[in-house]
Amino acid sequence: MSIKIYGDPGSGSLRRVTAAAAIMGVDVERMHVDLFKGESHTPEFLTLNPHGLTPVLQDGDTVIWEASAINLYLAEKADSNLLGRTQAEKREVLQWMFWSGEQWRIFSTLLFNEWAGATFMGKPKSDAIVQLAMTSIRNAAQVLESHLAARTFMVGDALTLADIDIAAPFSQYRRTGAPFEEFPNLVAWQQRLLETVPAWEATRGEVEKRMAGVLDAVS
Ligand SMILES: N[C@@H](CCC(=O)N[C@@H](CS)C(=O)NCC(=O)O)C(=O)O
Repeated sequence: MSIKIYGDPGSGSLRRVTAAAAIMGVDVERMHVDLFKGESHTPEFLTLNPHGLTPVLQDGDTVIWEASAINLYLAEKADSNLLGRTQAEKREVLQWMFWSGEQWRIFSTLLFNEWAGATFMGKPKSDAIVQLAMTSIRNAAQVLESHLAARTFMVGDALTLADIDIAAPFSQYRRTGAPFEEFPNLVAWQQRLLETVPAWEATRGEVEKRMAGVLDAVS
């Protein structure tokens, strides 16, 4: 039975999973959920994830939501080095993955939601939310900037799930206006990932193509 991954190709969260699965050589069956038509809020989808969010993994009776949890499941299944190669690396990978959810990606998500509300519903952006997000992103990016000054990857000397989780907001930053370009080490690290991890570049292209199609449809 195949491992099903539900999501929309325009989603940076889905990208974390599809990129990681490709890097690990895990075959997954893509199940399209059109987020721009609200398909993650149908009664059927809510039985998979009551939050109405994607991605979702379904592997037989196992259903997992939250992209980081899905990636940990796939990496354990594949016994992948993306989890880190030593116990110390594994602890560090988890540390950055949790940090990424609580202190990093959330603020890019706020910017994305403001952008999407304005673009698709004509709703004015909230200055207070945008300011909070921009300040929080700059504070967190400063930590990454120092961390990446003398490193190629977030943990150890190879790609891990920590890189994938922290790189995800780059998927939408040209649309959201997140101030990543103020941080040269961060930008250089992202560029390195695109150039050395084919699945990261391929999924970037997938997000861009999908978003261009969605934007064409509303213009
Ligand atoms: N923390 C979740 C975030 C999931 C999330 O925000 N997914 C978005 C797409 S990137 C979504 O499905 N949105 C649908 C909606 O809000 O209706 C994860 O890491 O998986």
